[in-house]
Amino acid sequence: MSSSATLHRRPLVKEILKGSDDNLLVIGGLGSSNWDITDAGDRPLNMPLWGAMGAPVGMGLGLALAQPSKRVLVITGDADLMMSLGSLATVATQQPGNLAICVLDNEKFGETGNQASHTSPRNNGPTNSGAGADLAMIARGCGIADSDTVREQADVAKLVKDLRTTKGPVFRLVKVMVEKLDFVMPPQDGAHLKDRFRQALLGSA
Ligand SMILES: Cc1ncc(C[n+]2csc(CCOP(=O)(O)OP(=O)(O)O)c2C)c(N)n1
Repeated sequence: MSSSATLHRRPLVKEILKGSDDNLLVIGGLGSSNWDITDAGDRPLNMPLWGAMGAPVGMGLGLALAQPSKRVLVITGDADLMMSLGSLATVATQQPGNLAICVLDNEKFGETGNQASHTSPRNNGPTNSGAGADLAMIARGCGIADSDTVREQADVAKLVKDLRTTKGPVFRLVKVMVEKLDFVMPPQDGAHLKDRFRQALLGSA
């Protein structure tokens, strides 16, 4: 079990993505985050990454800079972000006002069997211990001033508002429970995902 989490990721992501329109571009991190996003409703303006661990924040930053009139929302896992911590510092150099990053932190490598990830506490014993890494603190230390951690249902309404509308860059670490959930997969063909995203965003050009 995750140390203290009480939030369920599926209804949470559904709430975050409620009422998504053409203004919202969503980049999904590999594995569990993508199943959550797809469960909320597959749409062309979702770009779920398959296997590209560590890529979502960089991709979200590029998209935010290229499409300043759109809101870009990255939803990913703690271990995914841990692969590319430097991307947070690059976000901070650019300060994109239209970028929000939401990290669903279950303190595990969920997709590969729930091994303790770096955000797991150090007290799990020598073979299954994390480092207690605090990704919100890391994001703030990188220069993303609006970085915070959300743990309670009571804070979800503000979380949704911040991710969808507050001037970026916004970083939210959300502590979520470890749960065994059904796979709800988006299309698996990367070329198709890219083409439908481009078409929905740019038209047939
Ligand atoms: C470079 C690379 N290393 C390892 C993997 C295998 N892998 C796939 S998902 C995953 C764990 C993802 O954990 P997290 O991002 O925290 O998401 P969770 O499923 O726990 O929500 C790993 C290690 C990969 N796809 N790419």
